[in-house]
Amino acid sequence: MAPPAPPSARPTSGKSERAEIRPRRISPPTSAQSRKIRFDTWISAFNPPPSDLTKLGDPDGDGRSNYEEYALGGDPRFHDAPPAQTVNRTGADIVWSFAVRDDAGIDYTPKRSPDLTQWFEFTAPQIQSVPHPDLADFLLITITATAVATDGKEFVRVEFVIP
Ligand SMILES: [Ca+2]
Repeated sequence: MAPPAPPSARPTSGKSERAEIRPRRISPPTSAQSRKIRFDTWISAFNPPPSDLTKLGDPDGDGRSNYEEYALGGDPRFHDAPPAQTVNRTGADIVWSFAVRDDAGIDYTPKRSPDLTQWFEFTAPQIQSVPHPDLADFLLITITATAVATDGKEFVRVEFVIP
């Protein structure tokens, strides 16, 4: 399974926001006060620096690009795990929570799959976005949608458009 979302929390408004996804891609909502750490600033702040500073680079060989580590949380110099995420089934719903950096420039699409072959966008999901309780500069995204799996298997992942 492709690592689903993975990705220090800086409170923004403190209110949760709910919205239905209609556009093909979504970006996490941010407040005007939120601090934006753009990729170039983030990657250049490591000391010692990673051996590859490009967005598609994977100098630690963990299978996650530098940009994925920026967006979902990680250290591009070490084979570390992304922030914890949860996927649960609650009644007829699947409830998936993951961290994404609080940066309106990140363009991502959460997807689901019954078989790791075909990937689909969530149908009429409810999305809650709040400041992450443990990670500064990250949002905790919770997607609630009707489960489609009939055999108990369902997979989730986040796809990025790397700018
Ligand atoms: Ca990596």
